[in-house]
Amino acid sequence: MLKLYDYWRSSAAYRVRIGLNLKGVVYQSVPVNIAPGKDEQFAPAYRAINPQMRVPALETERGLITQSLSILAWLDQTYPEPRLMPADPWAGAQVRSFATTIATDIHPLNNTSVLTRLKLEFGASEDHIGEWYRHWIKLGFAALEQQTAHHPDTPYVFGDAPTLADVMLAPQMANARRFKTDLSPFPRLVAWDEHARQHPAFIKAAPENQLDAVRS
Ligand SMILES: N[C@@H](CCC(=O)N[C@@H](CS)C(=O)NCC(=O)O)C(=O)O
Repeated sequence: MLKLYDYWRSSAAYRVRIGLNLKGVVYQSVPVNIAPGKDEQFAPAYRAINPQMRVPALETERGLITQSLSILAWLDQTYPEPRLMPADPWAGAQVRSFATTIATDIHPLNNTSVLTRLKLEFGASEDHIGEWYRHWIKLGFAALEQQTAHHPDTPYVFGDAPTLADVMLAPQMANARRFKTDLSPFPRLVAWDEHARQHPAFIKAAPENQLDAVRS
């Protein structure tokens, strides 16, 4: 069985949980508590598994895959239905562009290790960290809202079924709400996220529905 190194509050792991659930793939969740003070990602046992010391990581029959986008691409190729990526190259590029804005231009700047460094090395207060966090979300979401302004009125970002774009959007929206970001400038992103979160695969993957959330 696939083994997912996971953490309930990790939005990158949340993406992979959604992908696995959409594909109907059964997996075992192995929680790695990355909360500041717990820091299980830095323990030798986990470092030996994933030298990058981050979650998610997926243990497969052929070995480990790190990086949520790589895991999701592997899932889409290994379990082709339902597709996360449109077959059409141009449509695929649009979906990948949306997803990459979140994965590479928003999320890494707000990672736990980045926030901890801002606090410990540069003396940033909780207020400053909150401002920093919201800043990168607002910048990225503003671009995505504008880029999708011409989209038809569909339930998901790119049509009638979830794609990689929705898989990336819902976890980033969860982070945005957690840090009390004003989402009023992004009505379409909010509507797509609200719709996606009604889908059983998204419900099952939600942070509050993970076993380690209950234990925290
Ligand atoms: N680019 C990676 C990001 C992974 C990542 O940064 N995960 C966070 C949790 S969302 C983490 O493990 N943080 C631990 C840390 O910063 O020390 C991916 O998409 O998988």
